[in-house]
Amino acid sequence: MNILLAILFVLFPSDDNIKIKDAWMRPSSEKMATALYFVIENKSETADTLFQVDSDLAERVEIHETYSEGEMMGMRKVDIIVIEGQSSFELKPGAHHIMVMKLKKNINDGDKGEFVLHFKRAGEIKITATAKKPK
Ligand SMILES: [Cu+2]
Repeated sequence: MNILLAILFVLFPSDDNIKIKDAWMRPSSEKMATALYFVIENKSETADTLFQVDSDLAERVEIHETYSEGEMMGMRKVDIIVIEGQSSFELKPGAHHIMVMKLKKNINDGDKGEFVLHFKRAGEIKITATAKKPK
């Protein structure tokens, strides 16, 4: 029995090292964009990298960061988010976020949406985000 468990563990390595918490997105409208936020917890000693996010909700999904230049605030695409070992990384308004563009339908307060996060080490992690207005 223990041997079987060990084999299963090798075939399906635990992705418990990465945990996603508090996933939410802003309500928005079809053809428009919304932003997705969540907290990534990395319990492993080793850094992991988020490099892609997919969703059936929209035609394009990008990882964005917010930056300021003088008085101007803007946002731009980044390729990756690195989560250092034994740390957490929060995507939140005014900081890093997932830009969900060209929505295929309206997103109303309370709606749920599914996303797949791709990590270099942890692999694919499916999450469900709930729409709510930012506080
Ligand atoms: Cu953005």
